[in-house]
Amino acid sequence: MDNTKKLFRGMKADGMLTEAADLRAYLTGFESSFGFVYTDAQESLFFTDPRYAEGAKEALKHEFIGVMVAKNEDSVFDYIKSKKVKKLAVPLERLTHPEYEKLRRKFKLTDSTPVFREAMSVKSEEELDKIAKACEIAERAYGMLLAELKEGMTENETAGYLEYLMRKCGAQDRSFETIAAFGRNSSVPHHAPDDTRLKSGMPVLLDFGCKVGGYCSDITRTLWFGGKPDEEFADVYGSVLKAHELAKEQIHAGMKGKDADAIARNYLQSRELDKFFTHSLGHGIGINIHEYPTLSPKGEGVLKDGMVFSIEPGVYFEGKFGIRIEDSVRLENGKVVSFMKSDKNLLVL
Ligand SMILES: [Mn+2]
Repeated sequence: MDNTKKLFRGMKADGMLTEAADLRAYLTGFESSFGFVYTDAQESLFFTDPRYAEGAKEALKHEFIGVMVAKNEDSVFDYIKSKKVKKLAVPLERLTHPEYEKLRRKFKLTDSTPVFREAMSVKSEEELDKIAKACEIAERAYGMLLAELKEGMTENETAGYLEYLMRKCGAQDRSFETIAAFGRNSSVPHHAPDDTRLKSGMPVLLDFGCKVGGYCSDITRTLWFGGKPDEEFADVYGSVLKAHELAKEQIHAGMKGKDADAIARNYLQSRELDKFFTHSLGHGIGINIHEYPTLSPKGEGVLKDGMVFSIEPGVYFEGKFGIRIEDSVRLENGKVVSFMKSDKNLLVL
């Protein structure tokens, strides 16, 4: 994957320097914990320290990019200075303060963040394939977990087991800390799994995802464990699912994120549930689990074909239960296409 030239063209600068790991991975397709990618009109270079040089040379040997060993960041900055670069594009919000201070003394800085954000939001076929695989694995692991979910299991054990199953199915990692919430804990949207044990007659909320080739999936399912579901729970579940499906049907390319959010929010309002929908409808998904665009009442960004984002309406009754139903989706030919295939009707185990 070579996005260096494409990104550099958008920068209006003499050179572009990128250290943040996610942005570096986007430029080169090479995931690494340390390094700098430098691009100008003549060349692209991957600077790394001696510890990583061998791995970088191996990974990038047939690529567009040269690998150089740098002692420290100063030697990288000096190299760029030696090329007579005046205006340098850097992701300003991602620099440490000392880096910023050093760089601004040597170069006129321009912010590369907006160009990265826009470019990264529209996925290539290669990126879509990785996300599709990450979604497929997450769903497969979920199916395997359902067969094993038993009374007495703790939330933490369930979260760990789900992560194990995703890796067993081929994921390189989870894409964020798995949420497993039983009973009233489901009413906390970002509950941290604890030693609460699963009992009959409890809702179960699972929010999870995994990484494949550096790209994330994100999915939430809420189900009822043991016995007949509480009537209020089943009723609210139906409303959240309807909000989810309306959003899927009506979101289209050319719409702003806030208008997408309003589809679900307005429906929940008609059911007098909007005040319990305490977060946004969705967020972009890619190398990062949360990225541009934002589907929230403040989302001004316009949705485009090739964008990947979550649709995740949720309703939370404090101290009682919470319900969230989330798919990772893409926009294709102007319409929403879900990566997920599992049935979302209320599951009673
Ligand atoms: Mn999400």
